[in-house]
Amino acid sequence: MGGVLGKSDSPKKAWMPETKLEAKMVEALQRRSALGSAMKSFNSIILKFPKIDKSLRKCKAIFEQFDEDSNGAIDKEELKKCFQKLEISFTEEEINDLFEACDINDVMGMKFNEFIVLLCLVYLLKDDPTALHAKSQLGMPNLEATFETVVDTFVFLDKNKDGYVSKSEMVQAINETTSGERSSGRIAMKRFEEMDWDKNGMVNFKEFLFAFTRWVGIDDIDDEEDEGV
Ligand SMILES: [Ca+2]
Ligand SMILES: [Ca+2]
Ligand SMILES: [Ca+2]
Repeated sequence: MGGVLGKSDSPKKAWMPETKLEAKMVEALQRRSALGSAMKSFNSIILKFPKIDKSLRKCKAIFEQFDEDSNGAIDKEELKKCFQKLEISFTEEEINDLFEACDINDVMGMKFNEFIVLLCLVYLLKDDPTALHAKSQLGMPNLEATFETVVDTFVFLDKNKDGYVSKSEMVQAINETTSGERSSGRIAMKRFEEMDWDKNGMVNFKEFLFAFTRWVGIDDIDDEEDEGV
């Protein structure tokens, strides 16, 4: 592996979080990384996809409960009530930041897959050992176990524990199982491209989450019922 100071090596710059929220994510991930990952291989994670998919789909009930006007999206006001009910004590600013970060499509409000990403971010951010109420984060043990698997997957991929997944880390993770088969590099590249939305060569936790939900099969499942157009 590289590290030699060749001409082509640009000075190694640390990845700087672009927002306060991202800085918090990186912090939380690094804290988590210190504990190591229970994952053995990327394949073992893929085998868990159906189970993760099933578990995440149960969030649909929560989503519908908080989508008070049943328009298929959760707006900021609905989200605030949701946080109150779940006793998630985030500041107004934090809720706004989370909302902006996860509300990525052009439609007003958060769709189901965005809501899942948001809950997982909440799970990660609440997992602060110094927090007063570190114990039950969301009061949904099954869901939290699933989020734990998701976070653990990221920790598994982030070999150098800097809170981001690089291309070479993805290659490394896939190579661990396929013992260097020819196709493995391509697979790793494809997975990486699916994650790196803004194509800046690095995958942050949010990008990872959106890709991950698609991998397990959560996509536009709320297109199933198109009533009241
Ligand atoms: Ca709504
Ligand atoms: Ca990394
Ligand atoms: Ca990126």
